[in-house]
Amino acid sequence: MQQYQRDFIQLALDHRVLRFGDFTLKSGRQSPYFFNAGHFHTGAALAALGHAYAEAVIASEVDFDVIFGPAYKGIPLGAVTAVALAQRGIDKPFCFNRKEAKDHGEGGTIVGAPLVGKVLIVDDVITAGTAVREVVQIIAAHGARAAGVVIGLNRQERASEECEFSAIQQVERQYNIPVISIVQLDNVISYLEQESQDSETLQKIVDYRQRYGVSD
Ligand code: OMP
Repeated sequence: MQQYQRDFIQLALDHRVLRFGDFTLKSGRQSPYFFNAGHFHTGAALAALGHAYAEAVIASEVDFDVIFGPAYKGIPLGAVTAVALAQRGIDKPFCFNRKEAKDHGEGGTIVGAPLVGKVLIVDDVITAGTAVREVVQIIAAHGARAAGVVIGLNRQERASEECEFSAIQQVERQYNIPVISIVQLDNVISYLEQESQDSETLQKIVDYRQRYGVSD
């Protein structure tokens, strides 16, 4: 695990972005942990978050022209990633979409840089992949193409009971793009094994990984 990944997990724990307990997911699964990126809500946390996204983008070597933050949660994530990349000498255009098209003023649904060329999507979590598929369609409708997706956490779980792949693996195959994550559940498990005294929580997460997880 890289240092930026350890720092990201600690940051997520400090800000209660990563929490342990009993959570019902969109899929209906009962999960012993939840990742809520909305809890990165201080200036310092957002700055650190941007650095973690930027490190993941750089480590992946993904080639892209523009950063796209899908409404709503992707908007601040895309913005802080763009800032952190610029601080590392990689100054890229940034844009985001509105959920509702504006019929006055400048009009349209895209705000910021033109949505053209190879587009890097910045988002929080992919579970079923519904949201990211919509975003890929928005990009295609503008004549651009998705170059990759970067997210905070890969939960590494099967898309459904019958499916051996995760929604992330399905998105990667369907669109032939990488889905880059700052950390995946296996990193969280290793981190807790080293840093946490709470063996009961760790065991619940390991059991959940075993029950719903994909193999890689
Ligand atoms: P998809 O659009 O199905 O890929 O789901 C992404 C959504 O999962 C997020 O926008 C959240 O509402 C939700 N989610 C989290 O944010 N964090 C988690 O740890 C788990 C979920 C989830 O419900 O699966």
